[in-house]
Amino acid sequence: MKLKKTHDIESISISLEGNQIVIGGWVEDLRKLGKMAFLTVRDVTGIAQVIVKDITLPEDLTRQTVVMVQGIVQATKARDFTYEIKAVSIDILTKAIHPLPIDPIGRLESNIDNRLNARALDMRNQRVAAIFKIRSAVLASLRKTFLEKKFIEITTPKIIGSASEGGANLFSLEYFGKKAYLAQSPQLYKEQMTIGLERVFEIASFYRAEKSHTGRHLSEFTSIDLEAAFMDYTDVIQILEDLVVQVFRDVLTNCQKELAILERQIEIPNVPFERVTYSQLINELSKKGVELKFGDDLLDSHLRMVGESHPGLFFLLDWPMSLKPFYIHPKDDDLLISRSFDLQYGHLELSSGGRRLHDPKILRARISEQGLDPESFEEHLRTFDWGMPPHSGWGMGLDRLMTVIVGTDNVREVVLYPRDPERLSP
Ligand code: AMO
Repeated sequence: MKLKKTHDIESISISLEGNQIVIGGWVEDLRKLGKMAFLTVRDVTGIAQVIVKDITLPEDLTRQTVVMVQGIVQATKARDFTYEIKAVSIDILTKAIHPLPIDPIGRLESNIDNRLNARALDMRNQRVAAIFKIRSAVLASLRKTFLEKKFIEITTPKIIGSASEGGANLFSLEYFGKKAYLAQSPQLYKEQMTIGLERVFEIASFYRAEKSHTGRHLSEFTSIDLEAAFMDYTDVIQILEDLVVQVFRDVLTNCQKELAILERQIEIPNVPFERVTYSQLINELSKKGVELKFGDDLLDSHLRMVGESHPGLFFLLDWPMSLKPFYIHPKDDDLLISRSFDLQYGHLELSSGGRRLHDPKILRARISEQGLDPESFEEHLRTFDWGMPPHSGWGMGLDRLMTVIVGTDNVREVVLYPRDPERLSP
């Protein structure tokens, strides 16, 4: 069985006219015209037209069958191609058995559930593949910027023995006769790692047992996390802004083909991103007839109104301490206001973070104030006695960032095998 390609399809052009080449891919289309046949064969890089003239077409060649085609590059009259391949031999490697669960070319539209049930086949739709190629470019861009800024990549445990940030949204599991949980965030570990490594980042899956049925919540999501010693929240806000802008730049530079397939136009965001305080938003909402007091949370309906007047990227700063997790640091001049922020894209929260408490006495008190049990945080609190530096950080949802880049309002479109309360497989 032939396995070795001489070329990826995107590397073939009419400049190879007369050359013999071998491509491998999937039959996307098949037309028989008398003694001739026209195939289109797609690999991950592109699509080529194959003419079958003097050889016999293998019997039962079905669409989406995987083939290796040996042939000669020649000029073409076809409108959609700049060359064609005259087949010398066609080997079937594995036949696609029809009917297939979805039409991966997208001529027959399938709903998202059917597509997710056949995700591997869905990936042969070039619009879908484009999203995941962009996702890969976004990850590469993020890692590049983190490393340039002298951050060290870490991998923290996902199976943990006690609730990392408190709260009820943890999945539990049985761990050799003990109760364990799936980590909802690397929060405590990344903070601990500022002792010694100073500047760390992690890109990994985390888990939230929330029964949310929205386009922005998943039970398993990819978080981009940063934590940095000797930095205040304004410093890590700046890093977040730089990182996001660089992602847009890199996607524009490296993913032109994918953006064109998606018919998606993006622009590099203007800097600095707008910075709006929580109190300013409360005032803005009050002018729109929504009366909120300092300390009230901003609900989705409020954020949707906010998104109308702030449709792009902006930082929402200085949340009330009462709305923030126990580890967030207050302002020096007003203990009711925190040194925290969210990065918003209109109504959509992309990231949240802030300066952390690094004094263990104050941290212990805050844990109790929030109704959590300091006992269950003792292991974590111990590390604060070993020289915990002042530090700040944030977590950003990669999946949500991807929805902004590719222009969809459903996070399931940008996650390979999404997990939500209804979906646990494939
Ligand atoms: P938070 O809980 O706000 O903060 O999460 C940070 C970001 O992660 C993304 N996110 C989600 N994405 C998809 N589905 C979900 N269920 C989901 N939950 C969260 C969002 C969100 O803005 N430890 C802090 C971060 C920090 O302070 O460093 C934290 O986890 O984009």
